[in-house]
Amino acid sequence: MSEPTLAQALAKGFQRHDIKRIFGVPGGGSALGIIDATRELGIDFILARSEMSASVMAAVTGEISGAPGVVLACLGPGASSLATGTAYASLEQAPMLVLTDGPAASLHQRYDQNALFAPITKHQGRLIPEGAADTIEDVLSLAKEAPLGPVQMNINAAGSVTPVSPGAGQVARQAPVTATSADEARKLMGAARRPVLLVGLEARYGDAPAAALRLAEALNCPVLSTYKGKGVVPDRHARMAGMFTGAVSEFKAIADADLFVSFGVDPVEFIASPWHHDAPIVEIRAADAPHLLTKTAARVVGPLVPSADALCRGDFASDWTPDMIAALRADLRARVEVKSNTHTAQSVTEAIVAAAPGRIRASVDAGAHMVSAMAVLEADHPFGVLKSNGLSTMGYAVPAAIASALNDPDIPAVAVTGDGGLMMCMAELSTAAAHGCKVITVVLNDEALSLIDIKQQWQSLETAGVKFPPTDFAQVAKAMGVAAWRVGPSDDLGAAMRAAFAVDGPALVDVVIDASVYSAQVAALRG
Ligand SMILES: Cc1ncc(C[n+]2csc(CCOP(=O)(O)OP(=O)(O)O)c2C)c(N)n1
Ligand SMILES: [Mg+2]
Repeated sequence: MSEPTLAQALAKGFQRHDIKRIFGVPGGGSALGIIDATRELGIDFILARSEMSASVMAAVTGEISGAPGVVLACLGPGASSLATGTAYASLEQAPMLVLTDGPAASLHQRYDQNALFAPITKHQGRLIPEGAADTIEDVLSLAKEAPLGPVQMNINAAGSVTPVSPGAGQVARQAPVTATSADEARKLMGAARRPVLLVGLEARYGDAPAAALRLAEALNCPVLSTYKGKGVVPDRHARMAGMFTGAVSEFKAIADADLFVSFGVDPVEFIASPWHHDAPIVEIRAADAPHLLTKTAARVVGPLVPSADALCRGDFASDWTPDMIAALRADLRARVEVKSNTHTAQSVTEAIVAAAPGRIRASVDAGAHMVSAMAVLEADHPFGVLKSNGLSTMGYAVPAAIASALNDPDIPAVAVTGDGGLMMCMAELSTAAAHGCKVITVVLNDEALSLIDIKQQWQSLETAGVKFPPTDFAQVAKAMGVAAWRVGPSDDLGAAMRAAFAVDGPALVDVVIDASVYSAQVAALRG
């Protein structure tokens, strides 16, 4: 039997790692052979409308499926357009394999692609037929090791159709770090009367969510979650008090805390703001990533579940009562509450929750709307609400929702996005239509980059560079084969939302909203 080609060996590697579909935009080079080889094994190729969206779809697929998300692009412009989803996967710990055509045989479209990806991937290299069996296995498993993240490999057309041959793999591995000051951590936990457990993105995987809850029970304390940690402890759980982004107002709500135990939280998850609290921090991390948290009093680095279980064996006696936790939850929620006579990001997300026929998975974009959306939307499991937080990229919610609908077709995916964010990825409505994805895009139409608009106002600057002309997104969606509704200020929001959920395929609801509430809301939150 002859040896498989490099493309066939890659496809086999995908199959071994339970990769069900790959994403991208093919150039004429290696992608064609890879698409063909994967198709033969029943692995779908999803053609996105831009590489930026394809890279987000792959990264999110990596997160929700646990198998590396794979994206393919041509050399040069295709490769450079993958930067956003790759940076997301790097900062927000998504397992991912980035396959770019190349290196180029001439100067045309040529630059050092490995160098471009160096700051945003765990490893960069070139897939060649020699030693391919080992290299393919190495890169796929490296993506899944803590800290999870992307690996980038160039692969050229000639190499992709050449039979693989023996040779050593190319990926050098580093021994995982385990650093532990568990005794010190237990001592701090034993002395605390008002501890607070913060859960973050590393705690989303495997058995870590159950371990997070065991820690909260052992400490008898409330849980606060970063945006990415939403659902690690279900939002409806009695210990779950709300979202924590590092904003001043959240620190005020927990001014009495005398210890933070951070479980799987990465510092990228906090907004750029000083740490407004004096209580010591016990930091439990899966990976020895930089720790920018100030006043980290004890660090326990290594696999999260054994770390949590070792720390749970202590004698803790906090003063928290269920009523105090419920009061904290109400306080945190009240701090982001808005009121208006017309539709707002808050009332729109409430309408989504009310109209949902059952379990949904929401994705939320970056912008002023995210504060209300993340407070209102609930998750009962990790990845129940998808969000770019460490990178906080716009143009995320729609491709993330498409990735979700392809991976879990029985769960309606709802993309909550600003108009600015939608404009960055609007063409993906066509991708959703092509695959009949159950994706409901809800666009908060305020004809502005509102989060930037309010910052411009706070600086008393002339309004410039932050407004859009009126856009009827429902018309655009319909032109791409997506059922759509436009909801004006006095139109029935609930009816439109219910109609969108009833569609067997993609739908869009374009809601004209009141953006005047954002300035006070964001000022109160972030101080
Ligand atoms: C790709 C990208 N470009 C720019 C930014 C900076 N940014 C953050 S929020 C925002 C405005 C978002 O506008 P829109 O999507 O309409 O949401 P809104 O703030 O109006 O709710 C911008 C420009 C970003 N986060 N990501
Ligand atoms: Mg907007």
